[in-house]
Amino acid sequence: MKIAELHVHRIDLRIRTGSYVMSGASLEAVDSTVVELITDTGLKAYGETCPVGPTYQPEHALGARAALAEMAPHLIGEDPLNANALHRNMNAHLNGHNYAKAVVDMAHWDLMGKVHGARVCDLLGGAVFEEVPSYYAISVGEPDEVARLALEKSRQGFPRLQLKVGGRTIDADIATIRKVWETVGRTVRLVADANRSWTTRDALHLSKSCADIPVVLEQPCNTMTEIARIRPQLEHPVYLDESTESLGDVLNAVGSGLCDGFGFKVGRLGGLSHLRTARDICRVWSLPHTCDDSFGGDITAAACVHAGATVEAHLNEGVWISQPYTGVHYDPEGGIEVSNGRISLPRGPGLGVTPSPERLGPPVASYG
Ligand code: 0XW
Ligand code: MG
Repeated sequence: MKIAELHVHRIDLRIRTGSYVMSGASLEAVDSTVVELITDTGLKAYGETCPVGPTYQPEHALGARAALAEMAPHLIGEDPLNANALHRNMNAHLNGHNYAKAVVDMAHWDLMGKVHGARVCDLLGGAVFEEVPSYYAISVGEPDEVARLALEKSRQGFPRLQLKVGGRTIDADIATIRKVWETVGRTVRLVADANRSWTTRDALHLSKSCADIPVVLEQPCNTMTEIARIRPQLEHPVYLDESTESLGDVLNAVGSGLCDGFGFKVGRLGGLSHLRTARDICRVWSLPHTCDDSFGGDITAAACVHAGATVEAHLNEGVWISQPYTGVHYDPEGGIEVSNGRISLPRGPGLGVTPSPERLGPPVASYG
């Protein structure tokens, strides 16, 4: 089997729940890239990458399509069922840009499932969950409003809430965390995600001020070095997110005992092949983690849900998907949704989603 065509689509995902606010970014829409891979036998498979704006990570929408333009001509004629060959080919023609390579890797797994009549989760080792736990991320906001939303989402069944913090005074973050804890603290697990924005001074101050509150600090400071410096003084578990830009970073963090868990992004790691490895590393030393991406539609959601379904229960911190924020489906029949805080695994082989041509629109670039 060979790759015969690659079609690149650009999809504008508008955020219907108002602005999505993290420290360092406030977004009303995001720009997604979907690739349709067509084989010489006529089979179709899909991959997606959708940076959450250009500042969350060293990745952005135009860069994804530029990276794909660099790699795609060399992928025509490649065996789409051979992941090692695909990654060798991509690495031979472009250094880095995992988030663009993840698109091709995702399509590989979608195609593997379609060829072998298996769901991606079954190819990744087998499903632990058929209903995968999710979590909801609440934008940076005033304490009372964030607490109101936290109560609403806990009543909707989300077992875990991520509070976006940072980009303001640390006292505002402390007040928000405390208000949410008082409102829902004993019914959901709480994470405060500073998205790299706190100084070590502020992270220490918040951790001491909230020592009575069981909350995970996600990516509190910008670098692993800063986090390593204060970690022995923190009162709370630390999860890394943005700092883990490769499997090497994951190994380094795990080996040096730098964190208690992770927020993984399938795009940042370079695809499901690498997210599977990160999952297995975490299993060795019992490190809980999520299986997410930064944003995206049904294709990204399906990839994260299939990966998240294979994570052991005691390590499963859930799967975040953007559908509750965008309300958009590429697949009019089998779109991925959160219900009662959980996401049902898509039915059907591969990723289990079939984007409609109307939803994808005409390609912005085609190769082959
Ligand atoms: C909540 N997420 C998984 C989605 C947003 O893109 C950011 C990310 C995070 O945890 O930082
Ligand atoms: Mg995060």
